[in-house]
Amino acid sequence: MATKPPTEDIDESKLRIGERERSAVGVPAVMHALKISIEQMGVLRSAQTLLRVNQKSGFDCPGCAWPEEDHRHAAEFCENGAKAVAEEATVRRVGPDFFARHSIAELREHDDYWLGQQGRLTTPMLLEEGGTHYRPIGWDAALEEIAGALRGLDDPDQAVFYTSGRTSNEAAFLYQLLVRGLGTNNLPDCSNMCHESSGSALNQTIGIGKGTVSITDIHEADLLIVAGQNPGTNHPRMLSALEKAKEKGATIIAVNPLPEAGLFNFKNPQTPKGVLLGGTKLADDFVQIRLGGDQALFQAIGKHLLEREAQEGGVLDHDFIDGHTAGFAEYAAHVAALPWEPLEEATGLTADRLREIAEIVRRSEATIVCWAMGLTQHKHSVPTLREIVNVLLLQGNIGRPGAGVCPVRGHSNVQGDRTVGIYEKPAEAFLAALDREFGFTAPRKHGYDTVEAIRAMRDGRVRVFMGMGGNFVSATPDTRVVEQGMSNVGLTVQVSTKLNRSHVVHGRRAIILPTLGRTDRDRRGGVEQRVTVEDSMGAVHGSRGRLAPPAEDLLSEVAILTRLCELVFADRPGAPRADWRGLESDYSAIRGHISRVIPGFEDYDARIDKGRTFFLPNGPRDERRFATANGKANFTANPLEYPVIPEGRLLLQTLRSHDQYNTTIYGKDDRYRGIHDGRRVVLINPADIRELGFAEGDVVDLVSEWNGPAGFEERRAEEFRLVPYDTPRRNAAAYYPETNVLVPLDSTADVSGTPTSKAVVVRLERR
Ligand SMILES: Nc1nc2c(c(=O)[nH]1)N[C@H]1C(S)=C(S)[C@@H](COP(=O)(O)OP(=O)(O)OC[C@H]3O[C@@H](n4cnc5c(=O)[nH]c(N)nc54)[C@H](O)[C@@H]3O)O[C@H]1N2
Ligand SMILES: Nc1nc2c(c(=O)[nH]1)N[C@H]1C(S)=C(S)[C@@H](COP(=O)(O)OP(=O)(O)OC[C@H]3O[C@@H](n4cnc5c(=O)[nH]c(N)nc54)[C@H](O)[C@@H]3O)O[C@H]1N2
Ligand SMILES: [Mo]
Repeated sequence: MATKPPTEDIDESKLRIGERERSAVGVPAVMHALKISIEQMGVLRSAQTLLRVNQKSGFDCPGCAWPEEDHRHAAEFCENGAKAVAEEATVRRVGPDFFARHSIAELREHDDYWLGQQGRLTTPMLLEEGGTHYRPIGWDAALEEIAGALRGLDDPDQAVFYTSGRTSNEAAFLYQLLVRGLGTNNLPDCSNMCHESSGSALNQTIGIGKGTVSITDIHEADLLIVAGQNPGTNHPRMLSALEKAKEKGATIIAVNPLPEAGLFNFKNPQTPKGVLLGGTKLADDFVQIRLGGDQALFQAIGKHLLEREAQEGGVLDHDFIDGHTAGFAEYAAHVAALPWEPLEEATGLTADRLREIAEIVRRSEATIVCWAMGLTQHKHSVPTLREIVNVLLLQGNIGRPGAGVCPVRGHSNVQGDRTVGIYEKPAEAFLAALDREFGFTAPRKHGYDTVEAIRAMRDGRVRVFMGMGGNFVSATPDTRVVEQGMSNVGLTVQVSTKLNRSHVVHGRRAIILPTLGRTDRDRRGGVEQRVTVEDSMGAVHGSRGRLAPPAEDLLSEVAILTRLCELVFADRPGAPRADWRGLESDYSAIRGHISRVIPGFEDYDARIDKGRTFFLPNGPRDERRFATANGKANFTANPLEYPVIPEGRLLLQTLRSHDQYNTTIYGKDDRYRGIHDGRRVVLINPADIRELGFAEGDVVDLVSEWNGPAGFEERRAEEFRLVPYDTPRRNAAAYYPETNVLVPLDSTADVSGTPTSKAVVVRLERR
């Protein structure tokens, strides 16, 4: 039977530290997922739901953006996918009675775990200025208030519209149309904090801001480098693909400061080998790199390949380099001139070791590099990723089978949201097509990204904030500044499935609009609608929920947006024109609009019919066509950068535990890392504990030190326990979002503007 939500916050005094695990998934993963599913949904609903994840007639898993395999198992099992589903399909409810019982002040005192565990939102709620409690408000009144606030702005740039990556293509397309119809491009999204660095680096070098491989390429690669990623926790289905690649003879190199369990061994619960025997060994080589050392690693690989080419030839793909690339000579001269010492210093590896790794790359017939947040959330992330492209270009490893770049996306539709227009810096071609389709003129001035939006809120320049999903307050850097910024806003609106901190840290007035998730049945205009999403490899497919929604009158994101468009644009001169009601009752009509605006979506509706999937065009992958300014794939010469850690300080990376989905905390354990019943821990090298004068288990404050534009600044996160861990010297790790208070707003990646969540300078202070 489903259980009641927790009544208490996480009690950190119960923390237990056990052994770190050496392999991922296996039977314990199945048991853990079933336990959470049954707690949230009960037995029957668990069975109904879990059988439908990622099936052809079912819903797209809201867990991550890793693609489906062609041949789906009856129920392809993924522990964290199951947890993501249970979290949404829970039978617990947060309705008007809940908000009557709990004041905002009381809710604010609770942690993110407690808030998220209360259940699904059922009713639109309004908080009046100075009010102590949210009160129910009808759908029409809520939407009219929002539309009134938007129409009342003196300048559309006074509004900010955030998107998280679960929003469907259909809803995201309508959302950007609402925003551009109002006259602004203020469309910050979670991608700004996530793979923005990947987009920045890839657009410049290969002319597309996405990966260039398919799932078949992963199976067929000769060498897979998995850098800055913890797939055992965050993309568990990737482990089956890695297993398949291994069975076909691939070599895997894992590059990470931490020996993450999922990189080493995979016990596939679908095979006898995984259940009964030892599982499959994954990484052949573990490269324990220093935080931020990856640019140096890839420069060292490039340097070695060029040296070997000079010595004996046969290393480089000259036809590819001559025919498809530019900038080779400058790049080659640049890495040739780099001394080995700084490369050793940055990576923490000897020149011999770096050459040994480069030799594996030299011997590979087809190489894929996969990465996630460990590579995108550093100051020098963009040059780091350009360096990966350099290495791949040397051997012609783009645009042929088993080779390419593979940025592994996070949220299940974050890539699709960008494709359909959620972007603060839209391309002219997209805007021109939008203008034609809807008979208006979209604004050309670029809008705010996430960090710029926070600055504008802090400085009192934002009058309306709307969040299409996500949890802006907990996900963004510099929590105190964000909280203050939120309180400056006149009206904050959150379209959400679950309660979170962004509901209790709010503007002068605040509205919560509950909405449907992926698992919910969506009946509009008398028919069951489906939506579409794009996975991390550019494949688009339909998703249809089957469960009874948490409330009868719940509106989908699409319906909320069509109604807002109608209210905001009615009789507004120069606004986009469309049959808003028609779109609400037939989502295929939205797909019709998309198909006329965005290349690659021709015949959209027919191509997703009957559970089919189609691939969006991908120039580099499909035909080695590079839509860069010069029509070539570009080598780049990037000055070496790496973090310098001041004396007596640590470099802190903020990461995910096994029991969380970003700011949603499913449970209190990080099983693979041996952390149980608590989250306020710092993983730290035991020698650093001693050198800094502490003992294992000591409780400390983390104080971040930042020399910013305004001079030296400190930020504090209180009461973290020191846990000795196998991490490089002076490289520590702690969980997000508890540590977001420490990340300075102005500490962002060059070019992409992504907060440097994997590199925060901290000192430890005794409590
Ligand atoms: N269950 C679950 N699934 C998720 C999520 C979740 O929270 N829970 N989140 C989703 C989202 S939005 C995203 S973006 C992805 C995130 O997926 P990941 O990027 O795997 O998530 P993180 O926990 O941030 O892990 C970062 C990894 O990079 C390593 N790392 C950190 N710094 C460096 C570095 O400088 N160099 C190298 N080589 N490695 C480094 C860390 O040790 C860690 O293993 O997962 C998605 N899937
Ligand atoms: N320090 C630090 N900060 C980070 C990161 C880090 O590694 N370290 N990672 C960054 C990354 S990669 C990302 S992607 C961001 C994530 O930032 P967000 O995407 O903003 O955060 P989430 O925690 O995924 O959002 C969870 C909320 O989304 C709502 N929700 C869930 N499903 C749906 C749905 O279908 N529709 C709607 N409307 N709402 C829904 C629920 O109410 C839930 O509370 O955080 C970033 N912040
Ligand atoms: Mo992400």
